[in-house]
Amino acid sequence: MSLKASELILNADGSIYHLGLFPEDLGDTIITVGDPGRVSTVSKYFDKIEVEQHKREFTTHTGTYKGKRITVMSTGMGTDNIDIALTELDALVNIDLKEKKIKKELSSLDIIRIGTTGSIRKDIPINSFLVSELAIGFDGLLHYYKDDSFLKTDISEAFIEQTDWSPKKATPYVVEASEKLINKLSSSSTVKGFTGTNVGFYGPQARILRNAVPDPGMNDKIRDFDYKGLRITNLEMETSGIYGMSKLMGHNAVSMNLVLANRETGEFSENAGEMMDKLIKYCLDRIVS
Ligand code: R1P
Repeated sequence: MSLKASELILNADGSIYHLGLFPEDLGDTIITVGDPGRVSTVSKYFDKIEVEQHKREFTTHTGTYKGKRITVMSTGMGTDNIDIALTELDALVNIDLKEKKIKKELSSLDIIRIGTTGSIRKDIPINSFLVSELAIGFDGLLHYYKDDSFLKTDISEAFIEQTDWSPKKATPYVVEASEKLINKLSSSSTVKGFTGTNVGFYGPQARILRNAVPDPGMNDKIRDFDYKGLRITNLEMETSGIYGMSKLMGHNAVSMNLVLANRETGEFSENAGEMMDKLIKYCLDRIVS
């Protein structure tokens, strides 16, 4: 049975709706970044750029790095964008867009997020390179999908209990990164992390400018959570969605985070651009190693 035009939406030229891409535009390895401006910071290292596309917050460059075909795509901020980005990336490789049918032979992409984050631990200083081995989603995205077989419910249940998590918020979910990609991207230059993915930047991460939050001690509770020695290390806005959607559709994902802020010490990196450039170069070299 073919997918309806209202469900698998294509543009007039046949490209996928939000990303504006065709299947042949993608490499097997996809780097995602939040900031559209970070795409060229990655692709400036490519031997050559073969594809450049831009639609809404999704800017995409595909090219080769040391001979390997890599795509770098911005997702914008938040897991609502990740739902679109990951579903459409999957459709590009696993759905025949002309026939509008799911392919019999499915393919797996390697998806590596290169993002920025805030540490909630004194011992993970600004400018660290943090590999998220696990993610806890406070965003609720994965609860909109039926398959929950890969969610680590023992950890999320302990989290809800220990933090007295308000039922007004989405139920947290926990997902693992791809072991293959953790091994590929980790080294003595990186620290291991358990990333909390928030639904926003200010209130949802207990940042108070003018608006009070109901539980100003929430980050302390998140920091103090301990499940058999597992501790949450940092907060950002995409990783749980990327891990969850990847597990759901059989892709491999890992999130590489530059620690820009330390919420415990109140510091913010003074050389963020230079450090991001270093993390990008580090990731590209590990990908082709
Ligand atoms: C907030 O400033 C944004 O920065 C972080 C957060 O996850 C959020 O998207 O990641 P990026 O730098 O990849 O956008």
